[in-house]
Amino acid sequence: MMKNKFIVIEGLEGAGKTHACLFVKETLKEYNIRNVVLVRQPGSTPIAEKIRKLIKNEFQIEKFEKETELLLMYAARIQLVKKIIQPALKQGKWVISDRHDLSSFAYQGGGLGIKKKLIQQLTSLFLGDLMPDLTLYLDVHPKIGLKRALKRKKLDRIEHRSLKFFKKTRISYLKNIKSDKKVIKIDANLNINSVTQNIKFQILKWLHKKVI
Ligand code: T5A
Repeated sequence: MMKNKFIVIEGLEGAGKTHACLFVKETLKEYNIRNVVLVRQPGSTPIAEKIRKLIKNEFQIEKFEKETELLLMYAARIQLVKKIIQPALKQGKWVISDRHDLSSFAYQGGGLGIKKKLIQQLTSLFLGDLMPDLTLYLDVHPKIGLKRALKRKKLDRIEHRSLKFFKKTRISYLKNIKSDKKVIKIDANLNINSVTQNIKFQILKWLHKKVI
């Protein structure tokens, strides 16, 4: 039997991550993998959800420092990792996470300009050897992604940032995944059926490799 895995879905707003997480869960079912925990970052524990609200809301009287934003992302992540992800993995469950630390490298690193080395230090200090077994990076042009996100909901504090910010964030994603063999890039600019079919193809190929 295949050992349980930690799968992460990454990408800009409107890339289709929420949809992809549910679809990956369904695809795993076809392999008779039913013991799956689905989480989102920041969030998924009571404290992490409070931090999520704090991060997403605009404050009229005070601006977030970029380091504050980064540390809040890690605070939420630590709660989630310790309270849900690590226990689930220990119990043999599979975990699918809508975003993980690659988001911090892309948004706070690439987008806001915080040094990569500092984020790497936070990751090794607080996440230790927890690493995704597979990351699906849904690559979408910021204009397309933001248009989709806007159709669905009111934009939050981060989503209100400039197109330049999201372009830098995307470049950072692409740089960071370049030589990572555990990341699969999916073209998320295509229509939802094509994206879904590609996700299915990639997941089945990956699962097949793990079995043989
Ligand atoms: N953040 C997070 C950081 O800055 N640093 C960090 O370390 C972390 C963890 C989270 C915010 O926090 C930031 C990033 C974010 O700004 P959020 O609301 O969770 O906030 O933001 P997102 O995760 O980006 O959520 P979105 O809902 O905006 O994006 P999704 O989940 O990628 O998109 P989804 O699936 O909800 O789809 C959006 C809409 O587009 C349609 C869907 O049907 C839906 O209506 N859609 C498509 N339409 C056409 N073609 C396709 N291929 C489509 N795919 C989806």
